[in-house]
Amino acid sequence: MKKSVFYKIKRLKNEKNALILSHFYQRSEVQEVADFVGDSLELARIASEAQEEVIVFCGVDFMAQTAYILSPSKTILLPKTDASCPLANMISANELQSLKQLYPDAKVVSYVNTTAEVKALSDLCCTSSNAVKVINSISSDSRIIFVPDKNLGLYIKEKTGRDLILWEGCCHIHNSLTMEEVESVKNKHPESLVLAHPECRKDVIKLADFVGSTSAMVNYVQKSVSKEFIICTESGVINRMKKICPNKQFYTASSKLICQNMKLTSLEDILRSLETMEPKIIVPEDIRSKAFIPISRMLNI
Ligand code: CIZ
Repeated sequence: MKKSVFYKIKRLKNEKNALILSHFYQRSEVQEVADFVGDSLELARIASEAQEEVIVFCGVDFMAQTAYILSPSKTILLPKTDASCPLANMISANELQSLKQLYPDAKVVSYVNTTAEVKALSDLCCTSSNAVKVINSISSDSRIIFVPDKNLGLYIKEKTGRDLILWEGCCHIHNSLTMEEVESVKNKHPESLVLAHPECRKDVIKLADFVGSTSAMVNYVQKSVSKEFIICTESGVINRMKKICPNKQFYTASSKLICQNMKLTSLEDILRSLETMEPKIIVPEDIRSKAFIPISRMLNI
């Protein structure tokens, strides 16, 4: 790690009364310099409860937007504005509007990996940690549109028995993982437990000993008596697992499980962001106030 940049960030962060948040999928040195490392929901909650006025959000754009939607009076910095989420961009507000017209009575649940404009058209949001709970909170006679991740939608459908109207979106990283790849790692490490993210394909999920969000996986490895794990999600989360469980072994299910967008942010970008107080994430107030409703409904479930 570049020590001088690391210490400059720490000094400037204190001078500017800033809090640095990092998603589990960020580079290891970014996780190291952050005050908190977590999933998007945990980080958005921390951002909204923080005393600090400046939040440096090391993640992708929808995460920083969610933090702004919850805390518009704070300065939310996203060090790399081109760090976007291809999954979140798989459905536009116009496309969701057309889908809603086809099913005018359906409730719309949007995954947190969506743009603020899509959230503004939704009744409820969910993350991979609380998706099943959110769907179960909706009365059983309501139809439900779930966007944009089809794999997560199929997983929730199976867990809840609800007939969801799904969108053809996916996270290309999780969707690229095949059953054969997981089986090949399992053959090399037969004692390992397989942990899969619900954005993975159905056949991969079938192989898993545990299915959950990144934070659920981190909790699982911490509590498990097992010593070896095959991780079927973006490999950045393994940094966190190794840090909290240094005596356990973690294997990525595939070398393809690296999200280039999540790896865009460097220590230099964080430093520049603190020096210039740019780039700021701002959501126009007419969208923000509407997007706030499904997010706060989710937080209250
Ligand atoms: O919500 C998040 O942080 C994402 C994108 C994945 C997860 O499982 O935590």
